[in-house]
Amino acid sequence: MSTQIEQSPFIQACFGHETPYTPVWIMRQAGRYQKEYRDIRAKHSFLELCKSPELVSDVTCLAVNMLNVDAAIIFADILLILESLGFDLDFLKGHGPSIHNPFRLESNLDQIAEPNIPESYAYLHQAVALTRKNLPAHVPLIGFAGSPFTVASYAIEGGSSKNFEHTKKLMRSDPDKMIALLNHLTEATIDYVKLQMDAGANAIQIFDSWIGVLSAQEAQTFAIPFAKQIFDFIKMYSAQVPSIYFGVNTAHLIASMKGAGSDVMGIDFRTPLNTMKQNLKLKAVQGNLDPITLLCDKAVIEHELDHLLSTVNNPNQGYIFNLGHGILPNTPVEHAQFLVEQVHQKTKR
Ligand code: 1CP
Repeated sequence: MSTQIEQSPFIQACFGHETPYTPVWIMRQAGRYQKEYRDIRAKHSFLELCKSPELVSDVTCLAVNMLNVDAAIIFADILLILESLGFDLDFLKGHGPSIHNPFRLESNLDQIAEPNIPESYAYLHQAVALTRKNLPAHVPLIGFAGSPFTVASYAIEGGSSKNFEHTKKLMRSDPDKMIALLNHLTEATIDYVKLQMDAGANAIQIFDSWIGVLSAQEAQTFAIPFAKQIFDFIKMYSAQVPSIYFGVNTAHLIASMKGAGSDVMGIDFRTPLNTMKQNLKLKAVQGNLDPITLLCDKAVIEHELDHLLSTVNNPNQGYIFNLGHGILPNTPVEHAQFLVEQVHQKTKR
């Protein structure tokens, strides 16, 4: 990793160090709220886009240039990993993801294919390497994956879910089968993260978006130990690449999630960021403005931002500003630009 990247505010903040201002990036910073993205999507399906290294590099860099954020995140999806395990993944217009052969209580573990990650994700390796080359030399590139639990929930439900009924049914009726599925996903995810680190990713975020639907005890059994294996691998493979663990609705889980061993804890917008940082002695936190705020007037955005920053003990140490979940498709671009500019201005020393 270059010295410029190592010294960047984002990487420094990830490791809990002091920064000249609070670094900021926005979850889902490349996406439908941008006209340029919609124009590309009018010509290419979502999976086509993910599998074209040139287009991935274009949309990833576009978000950085448009918003002046302090980190890029490679354009991809947490569900791509399912293809290598033999799941038939599709993104249907207006309906989100769809897995045509979901893994259910009655399914046989033989249904899960033996993945060959370097072969299946050559396009991602190329995309990360090309994006690293095309980004400004001082801007870190975040690679990412879904956590085994969150990705398993899609494999089991067959798509997005509100109540996670098939997932919880499998977990409770045949925990051994659930754990076998999670083990397959963990092994594949470690190789998938390794591939991104080899290609030049400077940090890794693990999205455990739906861990919050579990009780603390269930999370200890079905989510956190699997995420921990991934963080252990990242730490062992490179001391220079920081890791981030993010989930939604996690107030009851953060103490246990800390045990997974990421460098940074990503905190959703319902949970008081600074209380968590201080009470749990977290080295670095990321978050957590409610994405809805960006639909409001600039005066409201500024007011909410001031409030959030006033609760953060020291925004110039171990703090990465972000939304508390992904940016919404109907967000005005100039509101996102205003937010980034204001975070920089208000935290500059
Ligand atoms: O063009 C389109 O309509 C596709 C919309 C879209 C986009 C822009 C999807 C489908 N995925 C993505 C890209 C994406 N997904 C990124 C890279 C973009 C960036 O951050 O700049 C990332 C990091 C993700 C991660 C992701 N995918 C998560 C975790 C983050 C979160 O929001 O909690 C999840 C849960 C997914 C699954 C997914 N992918 C897409 C959809 C519609 C969904 C379902 C979300 C749901 O179940 O509510």
